[in-house]
Amino acid sequence: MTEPSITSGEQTHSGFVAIVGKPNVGKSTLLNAFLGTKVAPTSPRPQTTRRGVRGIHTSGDRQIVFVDTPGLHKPKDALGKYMNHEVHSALADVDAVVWVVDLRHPPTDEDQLVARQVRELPKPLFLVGNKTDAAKYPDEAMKLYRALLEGRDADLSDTMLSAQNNPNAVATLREQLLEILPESPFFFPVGPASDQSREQWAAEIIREEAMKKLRDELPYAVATRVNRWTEREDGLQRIEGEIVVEKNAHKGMVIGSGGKQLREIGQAARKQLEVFLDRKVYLGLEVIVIPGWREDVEALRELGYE
Ligand SMILES: Nc1nc2c(ncn2[C@@H]2O[C@H](COP(=O)(O)OP(=O)(O)OP(=O)(O)O)[C@@H](O)[C@H]2O)c(=O)[nH]1
Ligand SMILES: [Mg+2]
Repeated sequence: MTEPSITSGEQTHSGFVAIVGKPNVGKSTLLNAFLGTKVAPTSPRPQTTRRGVRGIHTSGDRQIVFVDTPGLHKPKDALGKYMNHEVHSALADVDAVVWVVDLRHPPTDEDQLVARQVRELPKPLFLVGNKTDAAKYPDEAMKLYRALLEGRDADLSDTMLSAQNNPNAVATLREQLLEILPESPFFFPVGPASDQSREQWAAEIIREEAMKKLRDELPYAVATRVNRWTEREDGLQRIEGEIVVEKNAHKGMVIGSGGKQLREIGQAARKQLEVFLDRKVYLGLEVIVIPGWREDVEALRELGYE
């Protein structure tokens, strides 16, 4: 037997793997760890992810397309409904499912909701107990999560890890996922870690920093977009973005007194963009109002939630 090689007309293996779970368990952190780069926004607040972000990992003749999904929750508005829809369509379309749980706590109703969605799926299922670094009773918690899958034995494996600081365990899991991919041509070119446009990616970084800094309901009432991105001859990236809020009253709250808060959001986002682009960045941010955008299907579409 010779080693398989993509240059000799060998069959390639490729498929989609959804990363699902309730909000805030570390799905996007795990996606970024799988890819070794930042593709998806992460934050200490639940419901950070809104769109199904795809991350691409190619190893030899195998390619995994990870689909990061919003945390499954009880939706309160049109945006929430859109987010849950993203989860359901990911579950329907993928070849395997990674269910992430937070081992710092026992399962909640929301975990049960997810368990019901994944238990019966006729696809390989990987239960990932995350945040072992911060969990007091990881083994006991894991047992409780496993119990939610009672009755399911086929195509089930589980592992405990820290998406944040356990790169070896993350790599082992990624190897397992590469093994179960069906024969298929690659879905994406080898190289880029994501299928998002650079504008979408930058808008998500801006939203991440806004979500981290804003308080109360505000993090959920903002959307972001990048309208212009130009490159100067000396390499400087000039990025112009908007923070969209629902009400006039929110505008001032985002900007802060003397513009301090907006400046802080902009600085933090610019720093992240510079690290990942390895270029100097000028980031211009403006705050605009689109009344009630979270309930407005047309506005949602305009903001990229479609
Ligand atoms: N201690 C610890 N914290 C983690 C770990 N993984 C993720 N986190 C933290 O958990 C919080 C949520 O992480 P995310 O990756 O945004 O979670 P998510 O499941 O994508 O959340 P949503 O998109 O809101 O559903 C962040 O503050 C992360 O830094 C981990 O392994 N250990
Ligand atoms: Mg997320």
